[in-house]
Amino acid sequence: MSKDDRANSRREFLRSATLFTATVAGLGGGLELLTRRPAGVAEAQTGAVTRPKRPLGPYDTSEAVTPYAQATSYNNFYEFGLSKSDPAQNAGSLRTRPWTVTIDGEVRKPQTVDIDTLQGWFPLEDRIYRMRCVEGWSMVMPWMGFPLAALLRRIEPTSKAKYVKFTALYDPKQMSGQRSAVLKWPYVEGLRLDEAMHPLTLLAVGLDGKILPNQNGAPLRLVVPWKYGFKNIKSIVRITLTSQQPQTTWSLAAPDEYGFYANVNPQVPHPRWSQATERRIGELSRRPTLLFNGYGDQVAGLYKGLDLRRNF
Ligand SMILES: Nc1nc2c(c(=O)[nH]1)N[C@H]1C(S)=C(S)[C@@H](COP(=O)(O)O)O[C@H]1N2
Ligand SMILES: [Mo]
Repeated sequence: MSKDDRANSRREFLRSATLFTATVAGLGGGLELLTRRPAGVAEAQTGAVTRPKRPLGPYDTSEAVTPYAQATSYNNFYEFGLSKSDPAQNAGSLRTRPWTVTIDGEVRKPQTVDIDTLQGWFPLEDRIYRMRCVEGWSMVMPWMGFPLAALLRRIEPTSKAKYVKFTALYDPKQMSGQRSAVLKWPYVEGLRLDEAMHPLTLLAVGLDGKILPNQNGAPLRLVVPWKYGFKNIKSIVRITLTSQQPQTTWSLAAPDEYGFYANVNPQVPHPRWSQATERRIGELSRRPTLLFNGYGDQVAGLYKGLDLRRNF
């Protein structure tokens, strides 16, 4: 490396560190992020610096994290097209600031709040989770976000609240895929209130220490790691507490194939394929799929007495 090259790469480093600080300020992530993240950015952009490894937390898997390049280029986000490569190509048209989230229904404190205000309410946490798509592939994703339970406590569900309904953005001008009726738009999803309150259930705003890429569901996306990937609704604009079980996009589209619960279960095949195994993106051979995606110790108690075959 010549002296000029080194100078260039140092300037690059400073520039990226500055950009990064601006992003984190925008994230409202607080001091911990500000002090910890710049090395990671330098690593991504120059390959020169190794991000200090944090110790794994109680919710993290120790399995190898899926390379960032794959996690951000092999996506399901039908608002931007049906092919795995479409979202990375087309989601650039999504404007994620300004962005508001409306919280309503059976809550004591209904409100519409700016996304930066909303995420500033909570300390952001890192969570390395497995994600298993109903199609039979899986990844390991290093999310950054806050527990949905923290938000729910803050907005105070009433005693009538039994479910949480999530609604994604509807805007065919920004979301080219919504110009065709492949699904009923907007994308909607739902959880039982106890599932929503579970400490594993996350609202993600970041991936791998960086702001969430549009194709992964910016600026706010649900993560429920023991359920099939389609429960993880992207680009949320509304969170509604309800007394009745809400409709969900995929069970509206094909009720015999996709249920409300969608708990990962190797013993309950999809009508058109087995769910016994999965392909971890980046690996060659298939691996066995685990009940509740391996989170059974934490979540099986939620489903005591429930017939998982009928409530698929
Ligand atoms: N709004 C919206 N959210 C969505 C989808 C979608 O098409 N639209 N696809 C789901 C499916 S099927 C999966 S597997 C995951 C994929 O998330 P990833 O692209 O971040 O890996 O997003 C889910 N969330
Ligand atoms: Mo999926």
